[in-house]
Amino acid sequence: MEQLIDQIQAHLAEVEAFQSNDPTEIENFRIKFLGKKGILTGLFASFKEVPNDQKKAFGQQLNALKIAATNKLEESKKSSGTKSSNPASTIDFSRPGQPIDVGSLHPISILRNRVIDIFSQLGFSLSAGPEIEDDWHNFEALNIPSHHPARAMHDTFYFDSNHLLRTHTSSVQIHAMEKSTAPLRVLAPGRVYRCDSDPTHSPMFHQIEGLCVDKEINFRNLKWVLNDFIHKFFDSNNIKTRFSPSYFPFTEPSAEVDIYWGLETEVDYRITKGTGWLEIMGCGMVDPNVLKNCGIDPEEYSGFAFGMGIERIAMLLYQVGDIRLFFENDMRFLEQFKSTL
Ligand code: 2NM
Repeated sequence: MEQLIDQIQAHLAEVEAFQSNDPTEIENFRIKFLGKKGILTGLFASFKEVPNDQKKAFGQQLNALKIAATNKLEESKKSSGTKSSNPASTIDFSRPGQPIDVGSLHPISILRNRVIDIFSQLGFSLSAGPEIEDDWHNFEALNIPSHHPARAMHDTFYFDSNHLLRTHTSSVQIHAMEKSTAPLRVLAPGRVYRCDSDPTHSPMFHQIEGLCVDKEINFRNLKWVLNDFIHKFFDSNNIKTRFSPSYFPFTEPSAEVDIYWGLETEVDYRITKGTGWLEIMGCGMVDPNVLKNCGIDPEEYSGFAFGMGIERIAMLLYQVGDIRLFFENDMRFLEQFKSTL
């Protein structure tokens, strides 16, 4: 203990004697006394070895030293003027810089943006709606009454008998038709929810749906628009498409849209199940009941609608075998999409 006090006294004398206008010397002084591995840090660390009855005296001495060193440093800096704040000479500008890690868009965002880009060219504008929906917008207005077997098609997350997480973005189209008047061209990208979870199903996933309502809209218009979209999306005018009959409660007639994927890559029969054809979206002519439900006269107007799951397309395009990879935010997965913008 005696020894420590002596040390502090000696340091204090040195601090008080220090005098310099040289920035390097001042900096060395700072490092020696107040630096991370400096004298004061060392002394504070030995505080715990001091017997309890002497801690107070030791502490006071130590604080006096610290204050003296801090004051001396400030004083010296001030008297050395601007020189002290000029460390430029010590920086080597020729050294290579730190690499800047650029971010990247999420693969789901990349594809969503591409789909939006293409339909924007055809005059579709974006529409959004709530993710918590009521029974009317998610089901009833879409021609899905409560007894309808299609309710069992979606495993719905309910809050109460009238509120649920939307199972498709079609509810957004209902809002759009209720809010404005025909003619109408809207694109609704968004999250949707279904109680379903396995390597190809996630309880939350993304859909993009489109709706076009105007006078004399017919199935040929729908086919042209979707063919145009597919050619632009897959960047090829030669890609073959196929429309085959399907069923949706909100469209009549309804179709699924397949593209010819080919069998060359079909080594394990998993992608097209050996047919070469791949379903990528659903579509149809909006059922007159749906138009009527939204205050649009089906005698005057008709419309087509379509929808696709973004994760499904992303899995095909990027050959991702498990949908959960999109939601785990593992950098090793996400970084692979840096060059895909
Ligand atoms: C699909 C397939 C077919 C659709 C229908 C509507 C609405 F609201 F206009 F009736 N919105 N989206 C639709 C039609 C969605 O997704 C596979």
